[in-house]
Amino acid sequence: MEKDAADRPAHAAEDWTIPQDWGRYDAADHVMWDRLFERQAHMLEGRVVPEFLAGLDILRMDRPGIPDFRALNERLMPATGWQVVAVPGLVPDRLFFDHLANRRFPAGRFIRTPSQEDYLEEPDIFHDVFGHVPLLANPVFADYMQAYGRGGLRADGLGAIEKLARLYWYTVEFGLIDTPQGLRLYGAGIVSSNAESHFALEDPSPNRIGFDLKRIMRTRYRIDDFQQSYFVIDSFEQLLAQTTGADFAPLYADLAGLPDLDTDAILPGDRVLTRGTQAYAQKKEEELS
Ligand code: HBI
Ligand code: FE
Repeated sequence: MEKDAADRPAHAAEDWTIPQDWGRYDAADHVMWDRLFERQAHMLEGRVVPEFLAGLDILRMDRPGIPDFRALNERLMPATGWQVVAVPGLVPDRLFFDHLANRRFPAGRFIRTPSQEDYLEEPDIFHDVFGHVPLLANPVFADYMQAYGRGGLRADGLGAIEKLARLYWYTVEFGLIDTPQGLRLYGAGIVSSNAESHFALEDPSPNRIGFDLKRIMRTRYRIDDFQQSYFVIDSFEQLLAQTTGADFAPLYADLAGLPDLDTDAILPGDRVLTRGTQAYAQKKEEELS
């Protein structure tokens, strides 16, 4: 699935960016955005971390229709120095890290069609912009994302991208956060998915385990279905503090000698918030066998 330089579409620049061409979206595209937005705005009430809602507000993403990146960036840049750039879809790892390290978030330009409503192979503009961009207006999360990009460039030199990608997966994409009001969602893969917004927070199937950097880096993940384990941070400050400044090279060296963990594993040292029944994953497996 990973892209390399040979996959670069002819119309994309060296860094794989393309113009958003906002004027080329048609009415059906805007209707699709509005429908997804309405459905998620409702679903996320009382489920998403307050900083996400603050981000929607700062960026004024409540306007009808697909956001124009020029207008979006006029609000995002003053907040945290981040900007959104359009790309055709997935970009090569190194380029992805380089964009993040420079506070550019590469966002898919296309929007899903009705038949793709619940599953997509490549990130579309709803996942990327609705899911990821609100938290980029938060200064602490904004720093974490940049640090991740820098860490990715270093991990590439150490052959450790797979390990670091798991950190991204279990935080930026599928992270949960413990707040005084209770568990809340913040991962973009969850907040942009109607079904997983409910599943990740309320279903008895998945494990919910306290954040542990090394443990996460050993844990495989599912790209084809709901996660079997979610990891819970205490705060964005904790996430930033535990992942920046530190040299990951010794950690990667340690990890090289340890076996990977299954998506549903629970270890004796885990801080288990929910021991999942895994009923959902088991039922899926039976249906397939
Ligand atoms: N490209 N556009 C885009 N979006 C991503 O989230 C993305 C990517 N390329 C690589 C990638 N993610 C991950 O595999 C890296 O975090 C390793
Ligand atoms: Fe994503």
